[in-house]
Amino acid sequence: MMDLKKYMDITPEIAEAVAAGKPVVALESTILSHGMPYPQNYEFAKGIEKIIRDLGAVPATMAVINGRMKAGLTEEELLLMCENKDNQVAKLSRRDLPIALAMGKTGATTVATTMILADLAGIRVFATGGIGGVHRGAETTMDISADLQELAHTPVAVVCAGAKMILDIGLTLEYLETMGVPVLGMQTEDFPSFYCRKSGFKVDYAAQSAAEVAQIAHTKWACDLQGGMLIGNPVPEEYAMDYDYMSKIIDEALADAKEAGIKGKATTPFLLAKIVELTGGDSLKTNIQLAYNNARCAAQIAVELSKLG
Ligand code: PSU
Ligand code: MN
Repeated sequence: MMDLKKYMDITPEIAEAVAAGKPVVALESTILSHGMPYPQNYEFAKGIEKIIRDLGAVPATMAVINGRMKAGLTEEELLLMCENKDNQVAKLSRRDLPIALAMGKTGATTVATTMILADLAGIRVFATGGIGGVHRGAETTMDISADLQELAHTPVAVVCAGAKMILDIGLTLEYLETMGVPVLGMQTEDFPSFYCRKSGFKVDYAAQSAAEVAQIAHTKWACDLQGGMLIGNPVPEEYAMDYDYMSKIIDEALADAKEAGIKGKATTPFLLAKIVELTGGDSLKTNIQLAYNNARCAAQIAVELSKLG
């Protein structure tokens, strides 16, 4: 067993909540440093933590600071992630983690890395905006997010608003099926597509409540069916964007990325920033509201899971 204290700082509040079996919800930091502009991301970071607290759960925002894994950030550390001055905050996926830890670097955690840190800290529920997935054209680029492998292996339930249409949503769901990851919809049969409530692709099961999701997660882990689960929680109706409008915006963002020769880990941050720009900031409002909505859903799932022991 690794000596966790050697590499990770868990705030006393989070450590005590986990030890007592109380509800805790993990949050990622790449959505802050590489997914939203400053200062809206800082307001968002504090807002999402408050939503989780108000529902009786403890928020645990994850990051790596000066080579240490952090579960729970101070206001200063949150600000550091959000400001991302001179791009000094790296984007850390699983492959980047040992390098950052050994070399004393600072970086934000993606969905994959947040799941790793959550698991180490004993946290089973995580709220984000959208997950990474199989990119369009992956049959030639092989660009498939490490988030999907993490969902296959790491026992954390991830609440998202689906996957953005920058990805191939059909192939993303095929990959998750191959990897044995249950994909649930929160009161929806249709896997959501982030800005829009539908994608045209079906989930494996439309859960009717947070209690049902908790029951399925509890059963999965009780039966030693390792790995994570994905919960697609559609953006609230009043914040949803028009499907045809967003399809055009995303095609334009993808064309711009191609022209600029963007590749590898820069792809997703480039596309996210481009979409905010092309929608004149409208997509950012939707992004913030859907993530708040996911935090509410995740907090409720964490509360229900804590009752199952
Ligand atoms: N998709 C979004 N918002 C995000 C991300 C993805 O709609 O902020 C971030 C998440 O941190 C996710 C990461 O884990 O991008 C995926 O990056 P990549 O595609 O390089 O694996
Ligand atoms: Mn990639």
